[in-house]
Amino acid sequence: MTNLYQNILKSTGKKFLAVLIDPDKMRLEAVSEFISKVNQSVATHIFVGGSEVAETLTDNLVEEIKKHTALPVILFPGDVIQITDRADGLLFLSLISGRNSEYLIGKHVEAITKIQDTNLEVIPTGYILIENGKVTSVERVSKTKPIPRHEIQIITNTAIAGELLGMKLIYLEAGSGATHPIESEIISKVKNELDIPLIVGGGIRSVEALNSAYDAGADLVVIGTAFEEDENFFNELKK
Ligand code: 1GP
Repeated sequence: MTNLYQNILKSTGKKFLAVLIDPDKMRLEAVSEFISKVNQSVATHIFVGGSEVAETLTDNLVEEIKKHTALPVILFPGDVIQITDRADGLLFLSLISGRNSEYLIGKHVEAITKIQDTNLEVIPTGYILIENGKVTSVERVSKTKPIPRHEIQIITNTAIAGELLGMKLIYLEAGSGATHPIESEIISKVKNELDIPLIVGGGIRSVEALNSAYDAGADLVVIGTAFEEDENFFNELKK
């Protein structure tokens, strides 16, 4: 058993950064160099997951990542096949912005036999997809509609409902490679109503955008595409 959640919960004021690695896009041979850059950066977590990932890729990737870092590796799975005991934790995501029961509870039931065979710390997470101007892979794969970004009250009420249902984290998602990140106004409104930590991700490509998410109230920010496209971005985030 690890203490991933307690570490996030108890570090009041500390800001966390997760580097998201998509098993579909990362070659095993490239892991060592990539992770050495992660280690030299202010990143605090590594998330692993993607919308569409072939079987065994995640297992092999996490095994390789763990050889090169002491940072916690948390699964951010798009599907049940991405669950592997080699990681430290699992975001048990319920897509509460959508109305597809498969992503609200179906996949979760399917995942139990697999999870019971692991030592993963399972963290129930309310996952809220917010429209950002283009169709993202989460929307396509989950066959759910994101919440329009001007519907701030619905977004906020969805987050509150997630907390009241017992979820331990809320994740505001603009989608991988989003054209623009979640607006500060949305982040701060949601954060003001929550007692649980808030994750924000999607479309963050600069230190300014990262800081603006933190300033608005994000406790943990997730960045994937910006590192995939240009590893020099790590230079701006050195410890
Ligand atoms: C996607 O929120 C994550 O699920 C990260 O998004 O790839 O746009 O950084 P990016």
